[in-house]
Amino acid sequence: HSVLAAGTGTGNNSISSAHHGHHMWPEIERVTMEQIHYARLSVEDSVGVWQLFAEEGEMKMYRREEEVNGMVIDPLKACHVVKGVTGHEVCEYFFNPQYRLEWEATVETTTVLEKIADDTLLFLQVHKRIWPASQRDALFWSHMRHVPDDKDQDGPDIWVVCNNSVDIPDLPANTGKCVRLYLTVCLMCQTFVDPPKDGAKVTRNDLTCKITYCSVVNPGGWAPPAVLRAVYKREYPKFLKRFTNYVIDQCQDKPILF
Ligand code: 18C
Repeated sequence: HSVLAAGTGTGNNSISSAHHGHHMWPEIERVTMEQIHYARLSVEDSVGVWQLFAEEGEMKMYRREEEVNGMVIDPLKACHVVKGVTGHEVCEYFFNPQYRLEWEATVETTTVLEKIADDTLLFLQVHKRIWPASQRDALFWSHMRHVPDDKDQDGPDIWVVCNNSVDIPDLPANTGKCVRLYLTVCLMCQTFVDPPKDGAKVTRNDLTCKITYCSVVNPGGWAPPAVLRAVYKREYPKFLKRFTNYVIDQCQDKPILF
């Protein structure tokens, strides 16, 4: 059975009309466009801004050291190149909650609070606790989108998932054992196809997917900066390797989802 058949059905329309009545929609639209713009900026062109802190094969991870009120919020930008999968597939596995616990090592529970549209969900996640800090939770919308090829931009079309924290008065922060953290995350993918010789069918060997992952996490309450930066340095590379290997593994014997 095809796992992706149970997917989100975002199809090729970049925006489905189901969103438009939702009160969060203008914010989702604004943040998603802003995050795509930010993800597209090249690391090489912003000399002195990004500091490389992890590199393994094609994977490169950069950070900027930033603190607000003594809290570490270091922005992260990661670039990776993987073979054998499409950007649509990578985004589907990142977005769809049915796969989340299979690749997400920092999450204890994930709950969909609301389906805003087929391609837009509202999540409450409880993360694993890191001693000696308090446990964290996160309340965020997640939106998946196809951005068709734009003649003014380089490269092929884009698939993206944007996750962004929200405040909801009915679900106030810091009332239970968890401290609420605030995240802005963008996973952006572009697919390159090596044209097979003599008009043969495209196989997974012909696919290359360029991934950009940007993230800013505000811990929401004080946590020891040294502990936080150590977790950051360990968990981000672990995440991107584990997640992309998971997608490659899942897609291997399935038809290509372009
Ligand atoms: O983007 C990712 N996942 C998405 C789907 O879940 C979503 C979630 C992002 C959450 C990022 C914040 C995670 C903080 C987790 C803290 C607990 C970690 C426990 C680890 C123990 C095994 O967008 C992939 C996310 C990859 C996250 C890498 C870790 C980032 C750490 C950043 C610091 C967070 C501070 C939290 C306070 C901890 C106190 C020391």
